[in-house]
Amino acid sequence: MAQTFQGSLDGRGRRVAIAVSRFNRLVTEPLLSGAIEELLRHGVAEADVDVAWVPGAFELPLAVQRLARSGRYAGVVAIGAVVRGATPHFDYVAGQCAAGLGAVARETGVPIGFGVLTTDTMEQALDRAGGKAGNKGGEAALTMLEMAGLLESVDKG
Ligand code: INI
Repeated sequence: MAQTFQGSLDGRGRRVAIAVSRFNRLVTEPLLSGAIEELLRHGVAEADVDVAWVPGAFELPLAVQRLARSGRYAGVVAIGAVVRGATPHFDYVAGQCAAGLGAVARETGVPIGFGVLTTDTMEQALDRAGGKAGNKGGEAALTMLEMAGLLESVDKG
């Protein structure tokens, strides 16, 4: 019979880091709270959640890479908010952030939760940061926990 691998959302005994951007803090603070809330709700101890602040979403991949490489964390959650303005800056920041975080996950093998909003307006961002569209920070934290469990079960074979 073929094997099925699955990750659970059990965070007990797991140490986690969250890298969060100061840019658009009005949005990233509630995303951070959502992420911490979900982690604690799923058994991660408060003392096992470390938080690193970075200036903007562009800086997230480097900070997340350093955290992931430390070997101290079961996973890392990246939190940011890139809101489309009138300039092409958005595309560079959002594109580099997403591509960089994906590369870090594959390079380090450490699961990265992608809690970076990319929206046209601030209103859309706030909707996704605990407003009417839920809290994407919390969702990213749970995705990271699930991936940590999945990779662990694949490794065990
Ligand atoms: N950083 C963000 O996190 N969100 C944005 O919307 C944003 N915009 O629009 O410019 C942004 N820019 C800053 C960028 O992430 C870097 O911190 C900056 O370019 C310095 O490297």
